[in-house]
Amino acid sequence: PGDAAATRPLAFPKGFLWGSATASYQVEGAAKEDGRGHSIWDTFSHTQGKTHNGDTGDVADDYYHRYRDDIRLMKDLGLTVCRFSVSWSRIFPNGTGSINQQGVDFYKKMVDAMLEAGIQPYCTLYHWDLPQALQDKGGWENRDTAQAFADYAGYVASKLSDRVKHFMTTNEIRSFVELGYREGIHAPGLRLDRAKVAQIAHHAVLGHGLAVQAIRAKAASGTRVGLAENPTVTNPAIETPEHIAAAHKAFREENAMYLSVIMEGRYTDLYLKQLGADAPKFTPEELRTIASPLDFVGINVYAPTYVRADAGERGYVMITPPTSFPKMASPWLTVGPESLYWAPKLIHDLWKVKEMYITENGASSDDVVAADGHVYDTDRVMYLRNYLTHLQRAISQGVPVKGYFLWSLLDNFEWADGYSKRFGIVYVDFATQKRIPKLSSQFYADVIRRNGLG
Ligand code: GBH
Repeated sequence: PGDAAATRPLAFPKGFLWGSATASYQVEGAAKEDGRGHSIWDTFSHTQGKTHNGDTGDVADDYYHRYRDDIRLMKDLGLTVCRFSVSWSRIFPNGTGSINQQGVDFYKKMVDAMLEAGIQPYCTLYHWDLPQALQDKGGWENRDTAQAFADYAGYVASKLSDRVKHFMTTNEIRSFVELGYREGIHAPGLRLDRAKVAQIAHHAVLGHGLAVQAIRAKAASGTRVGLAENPTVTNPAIETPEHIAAAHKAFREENAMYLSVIMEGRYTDLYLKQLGADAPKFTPEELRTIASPLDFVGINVYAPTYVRADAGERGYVMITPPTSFPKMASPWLTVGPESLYWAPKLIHDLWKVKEMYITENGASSDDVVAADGHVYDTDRVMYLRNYLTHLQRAISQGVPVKGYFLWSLLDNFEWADGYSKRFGIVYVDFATQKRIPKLSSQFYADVIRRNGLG
């Protein structure tokens, strides 16, 4: 312990924060209770043919009623932080206007239960469940949604910042813009053209920036504000200087309309050139808002991409992985452990960010309950051990990652995949709501106890 720990090869720094992450619609259930308004995910999941097996988040993990037990599970694991999201339509059932006090009370009680368990809450304000009333007016296609989001974010911060010190505006802007408005596989299920999608992406980053300002205006002093983004992680094909240089260029360009504009307050020349007449309309004032200074940057890291150096204008090309590339139980989830080295390192190199978190990392596995009643998810353990090894590598080189939030504590509603994909380190029998900690829970508890892997 003590000094010896600092010299252990795979040790994490003293005070490193270990947590888990969830999102309101994926775990809460209680979709019609206590005055909650409809969100686009209620509409989408109840529309035939949109989710696997027609699954919905009506009940999910019933976390709305079981949060005390689930927080006890977190405490037993040794978690010191927990990331959760607020359901906008529990607070403002119509998106704007009248407030639902019961929604505010739920989050106060839930956060108090975390604090009593010695767990610091990290609050995400938007994890994709837009109030349906706002979608009826165009959703993120309508610039007014950006302001409505800021008003809601500021209100929640004013009510919770006596007990919550860290707020994240949005979760994965790329995902809700592109899956929801371009590919149509997430709510609201639209397939719009690239000019419209570029404008929607602009409204979404603007909403983030306006929310940062609103939180700072309304929250208690000392409140820290960031976001949770899922940048395209551009690992160098191999770790040689030319490919590493290509990885830096690729990271900035591939994330031009999300993290890059948020960090730099400008769209890259290549991004605007590529879109030509389809580029978003924006003002210099909006760009300044989008780049409002942050206290921390959170990143969700899952699948890798690989890039190599190239002599063309961009200086890099993306490599299509061979079909034999190893995957977890979701077809998109290729395994690239070095992503947890490169993602924070590239961000630190490019933008000198001083405080970072891994706001999500985890994996789906084809979990089964064995005859002895246990779940032996050796593939998830393998995945976590390898990703964490690379996170330790980054931190040991001075990349300032302060905490790690595993996605997820519980199996939950995996969006379009319904309950068919399991990401928990605790198994949930959805028929009975019984929780069974998996082998990966024991692994994670052990990592936390030792504060490292070695
Ligand atoms: C995160 O997204 C989310 O924040 C979280 O809510 C989610 O449960 C978790 O990951 C696990 O998926 O269907 O082939 O078109 C991670 C990034 C981007 C992964 C979109 C799934 C859809 C691929 N996601 N992607 S596909």
